[in-house]
Amino acid sequence: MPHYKLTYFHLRARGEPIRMMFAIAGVPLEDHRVEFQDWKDVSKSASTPFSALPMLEVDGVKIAQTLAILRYISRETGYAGPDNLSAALADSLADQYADFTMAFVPWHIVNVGFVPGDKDALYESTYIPARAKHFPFFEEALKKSTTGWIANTPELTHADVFIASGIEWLTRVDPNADKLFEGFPLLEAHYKKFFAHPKLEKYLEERPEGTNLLTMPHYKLTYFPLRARGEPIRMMFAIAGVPLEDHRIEFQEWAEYISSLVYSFVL
Ligand SMILES: N[C@@H](CCC(=O)N[C@@H](CS)C(=O)NCC(=O)O)C(=O)O
Repeated sequence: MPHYKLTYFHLRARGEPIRMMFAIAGVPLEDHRVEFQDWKDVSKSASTPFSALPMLEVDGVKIAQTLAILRYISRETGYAGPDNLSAALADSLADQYADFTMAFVPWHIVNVGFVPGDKDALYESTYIPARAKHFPFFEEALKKSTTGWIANTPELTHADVFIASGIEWLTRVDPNADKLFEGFPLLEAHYKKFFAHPKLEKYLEERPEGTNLLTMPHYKLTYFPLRARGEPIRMMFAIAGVPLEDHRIEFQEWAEYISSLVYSFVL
C-alpha cells in the first residue's frame, strides 16, 4: 500500500473530508498539519503544486485540489460509486457543493477576520442567498435517493463525505447554525446518518478540535499612513502569516485618538 501524507493547516475546513475519507476507508494517513506561521515557508519553497493546501502525497507524488484528492482516494478504496454513472452523479453533487462554498467566500473571509468588512451585510447578501439557492438541490437529490446517500448509492461516496463535512464546517461558523436545516429535513437526516457511520466512530472520538478561526484573536494595528514605527509590526505579522487589520489614521484624525490612548503619543 502506498504511503499517504496529507499536508494541511491545523483546521478542519478543506482537510477534514479527506481525513474522514481515509478513516472510513480504513487506510492509514500521515496527517501533517502546518502552522499558519510556517505556511509562508512551505509556499516560498514551492513545495505545493499550486501554492495552496490541502496537498496529498502518494509515495511522494503530490496531488493538489480537495476534490481531486477525494475522488482519487474514493476510487482507490471503492467509495466512488458502484459504476461510472453513479460516480458522475456523486461528482456533480460534490462540485455543486463546492460552487456553493465559493458563493459565500466574501462573507466567510470577513466572518473569520481575514479581511475587514461588514460581516452582517455580507452574511445577508452572499451566504443566505447562496444557501437558499443550493440547499434545495441537495434536498432534492436526497428525495430521489432510496438509500439515504446523496447519489443514491448503496454505500456512501466522496460526495456524502464532502457535503456532510462541509455542513459541519458551517455549524462552526454560521452564527445561526441552529436554523441551518430549517426546511431541509432530508439534509439534516443525511448529516446525522453520515456522522453515525460506524466506520467514523473511532475517528470522531479521537480527532483533534483544530483551530477555530472564529475564536482566534482579531489583531488591529492603528498607526499613521507611514512606514516609520508601524512597519516593523506590519512586517512581523506578515512573516508570522497572522491576519492583521491595518488601520491607518490621517494626521488630522489624531486629536480624536489622544483621549483613547494609554499614552498620548503613538509609538
Ligand atoms: N480549490 C482549492 C483551494 C485551495 C485553497 O484555497 N486553500 C487555502 C486553504 S483552505 C490555502 O491554501 N490558502 C493559503 C494561500 O492561498 O496562501 C482546493 O479545494 O484545494
